Amino acid sequence: MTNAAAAPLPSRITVLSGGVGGARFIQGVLRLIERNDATAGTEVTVIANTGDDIWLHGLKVCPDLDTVMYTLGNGIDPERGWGRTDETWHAKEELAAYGVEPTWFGLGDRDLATHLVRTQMLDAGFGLSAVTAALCKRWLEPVHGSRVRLLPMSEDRIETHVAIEDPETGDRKAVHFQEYWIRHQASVPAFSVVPIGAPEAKPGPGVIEAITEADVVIVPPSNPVVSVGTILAVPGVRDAVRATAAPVVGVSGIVGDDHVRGMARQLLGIIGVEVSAAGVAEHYGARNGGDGSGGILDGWLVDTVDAGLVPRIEAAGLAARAVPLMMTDHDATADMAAAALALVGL
Ligand code: FO1
Repeated sequence: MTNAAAAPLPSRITVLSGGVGGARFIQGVLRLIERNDATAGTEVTVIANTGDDIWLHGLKVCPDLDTVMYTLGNGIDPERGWGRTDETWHAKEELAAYGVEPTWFGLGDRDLATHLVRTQMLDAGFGLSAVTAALCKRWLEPVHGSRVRLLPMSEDRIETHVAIEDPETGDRKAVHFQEYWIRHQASVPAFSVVPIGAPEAKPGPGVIEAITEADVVIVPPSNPVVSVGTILAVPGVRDAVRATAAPVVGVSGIVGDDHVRGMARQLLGIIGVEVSAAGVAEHYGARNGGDGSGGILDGWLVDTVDAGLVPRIEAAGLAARAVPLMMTDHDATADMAAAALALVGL
């Protein structure tokens, strides 16, 4: 564990996050703040993907918002990486006994309370941001005070759907991302990924400001297609990231020729991006690449196994460095966060 020199941390850190990988990275950012100067007023704003959201049994389920909230609130099941600790599945079993579909979604009894509260508040007219803030009063304030804010990327309905080949019939059909990931384990042929509703959506309250007023914007090792890509698909967000005065630095979720966890390899394949730390860097692109490619990054961290890719990433117009990227514990992740900040001069 190297305690990075206690340079004062930026005051406003904004992170564009999906679920498991992003949440774990943010835990490292919070550990870095603890190590440097816990009394400092550094604030972390998480802009979370809502394209994974799904309506189930009349309830609004927000997997990435909940994964970040439970993880930072110490309520996450550490093995699964999603859902609650000490979870039970009685409601799921009862629904299955009634033959109610879908039976493939892991609907936990404790998790169900979150969806009930969220749906009741939405039905009462609250927006998803106010709902998320209310849920975070329970989960984030006791642990982090006012240091952490969790913002949905949009309050408008955006659902990521995947065009797949139906394993039974061989026909091509669109399924919700959750069905592609959970029911089919991302192991059926897939042809396109579409964030339904994104073009008509607006950024959620505080989202653009969190990017334009940040001291640094971080792209964590979340899925570049269905997590970060979906956030960037919300009209106005990509432009805000390209225009912010804050440096924008990313951390590769691809190590060697595969994702560390999740399904990034499959999804990058669908959109024709090389499954490598360099491929993803080039996909995100350099902000000031000068070739008008409309990129979003200034710097990109790769794992030590990908050190040989650094010159290629630099040639794409990015600052780049190879450091260990396995988030084995909070301090290892804090070191990654420190390296990301250092890469862009912070
Ligand atoms: N992921 C699974 O692999 N299997 C599940 O049954 C499952 C249920 C689930 C329920 C609530 C929730 O917040 C997340 C859940 N996830 C499950 C993860 C979910 O698929 C996320 O979209 C992924 O983590 C990708 O971000």
